[in-house]
Amino acid sequence: MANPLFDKLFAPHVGSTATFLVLPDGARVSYGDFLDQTAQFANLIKSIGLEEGDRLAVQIEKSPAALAVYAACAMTGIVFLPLNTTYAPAEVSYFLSDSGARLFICDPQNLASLETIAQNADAKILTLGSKGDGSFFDAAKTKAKTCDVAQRSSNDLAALLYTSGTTGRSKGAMLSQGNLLSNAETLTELWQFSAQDILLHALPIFHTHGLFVATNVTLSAGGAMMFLPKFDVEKAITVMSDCTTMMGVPTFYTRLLDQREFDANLTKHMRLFISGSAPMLSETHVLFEERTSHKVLERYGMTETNMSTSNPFVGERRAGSVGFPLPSVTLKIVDPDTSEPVQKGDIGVIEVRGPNVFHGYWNMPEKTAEELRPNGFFITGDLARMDEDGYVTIVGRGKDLIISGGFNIYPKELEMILDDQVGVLESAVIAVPHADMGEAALAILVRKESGPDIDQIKAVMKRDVARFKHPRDYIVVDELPRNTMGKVQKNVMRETYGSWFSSNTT
Ligand code: MLC
Ligand code: AMP
Repeated sequence: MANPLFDKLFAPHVGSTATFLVLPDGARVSYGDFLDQTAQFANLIKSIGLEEGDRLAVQIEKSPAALAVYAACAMTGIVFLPLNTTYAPAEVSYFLSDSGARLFICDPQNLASLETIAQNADAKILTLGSKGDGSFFDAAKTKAKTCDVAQRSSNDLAALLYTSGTTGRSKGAMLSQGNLLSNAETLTELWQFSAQDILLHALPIFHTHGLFVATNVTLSAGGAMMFLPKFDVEKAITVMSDCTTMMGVPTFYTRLLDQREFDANLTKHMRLFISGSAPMLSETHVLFEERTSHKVLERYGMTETNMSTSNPFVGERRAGSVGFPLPSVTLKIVDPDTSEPVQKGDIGVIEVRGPNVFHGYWNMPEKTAEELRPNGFFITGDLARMDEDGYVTIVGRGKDLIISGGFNIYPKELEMILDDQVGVLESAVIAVPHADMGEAALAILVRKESGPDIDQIKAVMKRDVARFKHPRDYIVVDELPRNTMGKVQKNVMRETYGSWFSSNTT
């Protein structure tokens, strides 16, 4: 096949008048129009001089045009690199230089703060706004609406998605065309998506969940998406009667349940609610079913692996479990010390292998070797057990990671910044339960004699770090708890401060 991803997901819809996107104001974008714009973008990207395998980074608001940049990358064989729209310039700078991006597209209003950063990284910079404005958009207007599709194979890279590491340095996960396509086709079939489906899409499109799971499944089925710029609970309730399915992180579901009008009547025409990216509490599952008569289908995945497990569409969806390994995915639960599979029912680390598993970290062979075994199994760092009947239940994380509202926060990244601040001897950032976000970051700072200036620290965070990663609160102490080996005991702090956000409203 010439270009598996484009040929399977996009090409069948060229010229189609069927609706692909429904916008918040009710406007519709047909598949045909979307793909015309895709071809114009593809022609522009090629005329700028980008070649197959080059990286194109974007930090742009969610819009049909933003999605067309992804499609244009698939068409031209360019590696798509989407960035969280809330990343600070200092964070963007790292991603541009690490990836060697040749073109960077940002929001018009951020041009001034990002122009020099792009220049320093040797990337050409253009702009694309959510209302169809910006230099990239303007330059594409005169381009042809057809474009030759680049020759690619399943193993060629389609996307580079950065995911932070326990060492504090973000790593670019290399995802191939085959990774994305195999997952899209498997999930479409498993969840029985069809051209009749309208997916309520309120996720960001710079992560696996909103970009690949939601979008690629819709493309594969030929369905439509109700394309909301972000999750706004009132808007979601307003448009729900026009949709058939929804995908979200657990915070979407707890926020919906907080609304009295969210009930069985409002959801009676919906056929499927899917949750993932963070653990959904069993009590949320139970409450959701009581209120709506629907059982949320929970699945489990990762940037590096796309989706690996899912509860069944037909059959028992078990609250608290992430279901079975997907067809074609091999999942083992192993002892982290010996790498040997544990007994059924015992807890170990999840390792997965299959066409969904990424091709390693960009320019980081050592990191790749630490997490991706030569036999193809990826070490997820998630702790789980498998029941006698094959259901997988995630019980914790072996990695030091906070998942807040479905976004990942790596404590090490914040601790490195906090340790450098005046008056801070050392620091620990821990996950504390949070009613809305599931978990939130709490910073514990050990004072030097003079003590830290928290306002000053917050200002540094604001300047250099995306807002969602900011600790929700700071506590100053004389020392951190340590075991007899001198190792900091985060578990002790998690216990001590476990109710911090239920008694302190932040
Ligand atoms: C926003 N804020 C967050 C936050 N989102 N803080 C911590 N964690 C988050 N997730 C900040 C805002 O900037 C704001 O700051 C304050 O917190 C409160 O904002 P809000 O208005 O309540 O938040 P909102 O904008 O409504 O966003 C919350 C959210 C959003 C849950 C809707 O975070 C979201 O869409 N999350 C989805 C993440 C996702 O797609 N993950 C998939 C990863 S892929 P201030 O200063 O204004 O108060 C993956 C693989 C897989 O994990 O398996 O799927
Ligand atoms: P990311 O690196 O952003 O892709 O986040 C992946 C991580 O999210 C996984 O390693 C898990 O820890 C977590 N995760 C995803 N889905 C689930 C789920 N359904 N239940 C529990 N944790 C999940």
